[in-house]
Amino acid sequence: MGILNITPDSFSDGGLWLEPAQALAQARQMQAEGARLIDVGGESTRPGAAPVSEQEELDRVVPIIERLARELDCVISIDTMKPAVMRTAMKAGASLINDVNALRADGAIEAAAETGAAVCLMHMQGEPRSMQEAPRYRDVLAEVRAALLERIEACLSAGIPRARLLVDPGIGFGKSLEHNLRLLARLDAFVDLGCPLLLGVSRKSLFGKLLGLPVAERLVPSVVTAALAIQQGAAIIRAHDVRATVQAVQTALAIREARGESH
Ligand code: 9MG
Repeated sequence: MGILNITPDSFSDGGLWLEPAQALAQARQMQAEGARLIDVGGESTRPGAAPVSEQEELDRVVPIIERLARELDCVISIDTMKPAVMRTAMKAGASLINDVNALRADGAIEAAAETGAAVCLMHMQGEPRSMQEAPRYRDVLAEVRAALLERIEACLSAGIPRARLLVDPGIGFGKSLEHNLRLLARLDAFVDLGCPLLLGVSRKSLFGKLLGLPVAERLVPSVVTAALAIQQGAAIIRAHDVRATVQAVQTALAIREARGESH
């Protein structure tokens, strides 16, 4: 899953793809490098980010989604927490809702159910503006797993079938470095939930904390972590650096698949 943020303030690619022609060229490039999904976002969810209005978000993402749907052959995902953006994005050509808020906003679960979209339910403690101030868990693995299970059950009750759901533990969303490492060490616990596991670690600040690296130098830890996630059963990796991530994913997948062989 290639990342396409149409935002002035995202932590890594903020401001790069504001012009539709630039966004389209970047999406084409990611597709050529092996992305099968493009995740279009119009509101930054980085720690401390300020919310944007519904209209502003629609103005940013809808023209891009329409062009991607016309001109590219890949699944279009809308990264949003807002029901109206979900509905409009689906009409424009998206087919996956990537909600870092796991459809907890008023009306979001109904919007997702009505559109027939696939949904990625991501775990977040708190909200983007303040989530990194003091993340607290007694047992991060058990609590994130239980929260995702609760959201899966809410979706099933609202008429969204399990076959349309993906889950994501939400690395960096209301989690300390230790919380993130514990989740990354036990991704098998999320694979057990019975929905494909999506993971986003690309260039994230946990690598800054762990290795002292600036955003521009986090490629190696990002792809290593992607490979380790695939080895534990992850199905989709959300990434900025598509070429390197695809190589890491394909290698890890080949090794994972060789596990069951007898020769
Ligand atoms: C929008 N966004 C930013 N980080 C993310 C992550 O880790 N997972 C998902 N699903 N979305 C994310």
